[in-house]
Amino acid sequence: MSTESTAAVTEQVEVIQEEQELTDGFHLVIDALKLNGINTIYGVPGIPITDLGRMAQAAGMRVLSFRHEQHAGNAAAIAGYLTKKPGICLTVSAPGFLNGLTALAHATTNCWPMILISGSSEREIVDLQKGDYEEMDQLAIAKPLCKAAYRVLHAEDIGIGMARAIRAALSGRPGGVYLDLPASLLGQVMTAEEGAKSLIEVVDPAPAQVPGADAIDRALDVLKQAERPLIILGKGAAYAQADEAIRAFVEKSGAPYIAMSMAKGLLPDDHPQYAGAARSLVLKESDCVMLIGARLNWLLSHGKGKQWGAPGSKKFIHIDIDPKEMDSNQPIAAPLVGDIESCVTALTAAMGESWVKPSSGWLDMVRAKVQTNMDRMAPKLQNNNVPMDYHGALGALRTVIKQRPETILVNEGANTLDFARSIIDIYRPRKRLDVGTWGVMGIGMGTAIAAAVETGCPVLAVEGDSAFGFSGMEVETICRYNLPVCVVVFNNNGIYRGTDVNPTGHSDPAPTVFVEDSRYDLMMQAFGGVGVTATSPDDLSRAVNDALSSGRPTLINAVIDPQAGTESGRIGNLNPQSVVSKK
Ligand code: OXT
Ligand code: ADP
Ligand code: MG
Repeated sequence: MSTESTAAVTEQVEVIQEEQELTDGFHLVIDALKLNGINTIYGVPGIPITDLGRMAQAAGMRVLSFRHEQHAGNAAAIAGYLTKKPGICLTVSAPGFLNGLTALAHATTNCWPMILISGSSEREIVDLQKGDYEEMDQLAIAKPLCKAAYRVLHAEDIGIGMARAIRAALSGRPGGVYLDLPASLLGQVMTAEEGAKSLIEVVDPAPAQVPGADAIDRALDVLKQAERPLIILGKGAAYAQADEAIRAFVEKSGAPYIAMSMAKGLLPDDHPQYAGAARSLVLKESDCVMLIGARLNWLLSHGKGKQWGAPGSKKFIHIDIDPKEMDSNQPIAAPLVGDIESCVTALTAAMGESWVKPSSGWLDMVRAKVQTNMDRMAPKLQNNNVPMDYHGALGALRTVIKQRPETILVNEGANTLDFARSIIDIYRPRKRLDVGTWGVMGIGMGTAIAAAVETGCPVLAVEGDSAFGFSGMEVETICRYNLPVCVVVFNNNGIYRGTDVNPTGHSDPAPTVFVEDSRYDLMMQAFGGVGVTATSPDDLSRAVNDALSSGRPTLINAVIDPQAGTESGRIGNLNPQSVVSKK
């Protein structure tokens, strides 16, 4: 070939290459998420991921921009719990990443699938500590706080990185995953065709884990021998979305059951077998406890202590997807390792037609205690005191939820949390979202936002004034996206109570006390939402009903008697006591 014709061919090839469609790291990340059915991102923009958010929105994803990454992370965590898909939180490097990390650890602790995706600095600079903009070895920092952590260095590996993150978040015991995307990755280019081929649609990311027939038989043998069986439903059971299978098993067993806070409503709280109002009695008197998606951790006082009756007085049956959970606190007579749907379905089938329900003596004892406690509480819930106490205010909200069972209740605080848990009945699965395993204050607004976004249901967030303060700025986010969220701030001027005084006489207030008579309602008004102050249960009821009917962002400043609460709500016993008497 002549030199002339070689040049012509080379030119032609270049033209073809130029005409070939290209893609880059930005688009591959978005395509990988969409390919796996993930269409929502919670985050805060900034270098180097601002354009990633813009492009994701342009590609039809829902991109919700927050005021602080921790709340975006809490939104992603609860989105994972509600949808059984990993919730995505997108942050900038170092400080944004660290802000998101608390939520990632929270998701992991609660066994919820979430992926924290953070932009980062280049390895060449970070590893030699040359001092980059927001330089940090994020992968190393994330590793101990999540279930898995990955970094992608090449555009052609984005598909694999995302697939590994999704599978790690969802399979087995769900949890949080960190995905590190260095800035230069996002700009890397490859042909669109090769790019598309490099993506992975994850097949069966949370495979069924079917228990062995011997484990099922063992569990039924233990249950059959029990005279006073008790079932405890935890939030793992709510997460499993095996609602009908769980209900069928519980009803066939005939055993009383209690629900951990976020499992309330899995079966309706007015179910005849529900023993929540006889909690102490059933924990103490039962001779066999079956845990379904609940851990014997601090929330159940590790399955021991006087709350649980005489040592060795019970046998435990435990359903959990994680074999390491077995025997973590108490010997488990019948471990059932598998996914909850497979386990309860197999149990119900193996029980056959002739299953004998517990004796009427046990059931009657439990029902009688439930009735006594409910009768004792009922008059307190009717009070219309001004200023309100917890029972009066929550009595009003209890009625609202009863009339509007589709509403999702978000709840945090100390007294506000503990009273609401026992006073407000929940009637449907996954309708109560709260502080989770760690008792984290600050989950409120992120949780409320994701609950509204993911489900389209109205949301009622019942917040202690301290708890609300952790995420209060996100009311702007609620207004910006015009979400059907009604926030009720239980304003008692402080943490636990608003009555502490500084013993020195100095003008600094006591550490637990806030500005008296604050007007939280004005915060919502500042962003165009509705703000109301309620001083009586009747006021409160009216304002909440208006908010839920209108769907407009609303904040109700509910004035609560500052004397009404107790230190740390119902867990004051966990506070260490000083033995040194103060002068
Ligand atoms: O059977 P018995 O007799 O025992 O009675 C039980 C039931 O039978 C009965 N019951 C009923 N009776 C009648 N009718 C009905 N329907 C009924 N239902 C139940 O009621 C009782 C109680 O039942 P319950 O609730 O089921 O059982 P119990 O015994 O309470 O359960 C035990 C637990 C351990 C499972 C339960 O207590 C629980 O889930 N607790 C979780 C507690 C928790 O997580 N608390 C949050 C943390 S507190 C603290 O740490 C706070 N901080 C520090 C902080 C945190 N947390 N995070 C961060 C990031 N920074 C700092 C702070 C700053 S709280 C806090 C702020 C607090 O101030 P706020 O202003 O926000 O709030 P206020 O206190 O309102 O001012
Ligand atoms: P709670 O706080 O309500 O008691 P926990 O968070 O302590 O609940 O426990 C939830 C448990 O559920 C975890 O041990 C987790 O491994 C388990 N789990 C989560 N999803 C499933 C599932 N699909 N099948 C079986 N177990 C599950
Ligand atoms: Mg308070």
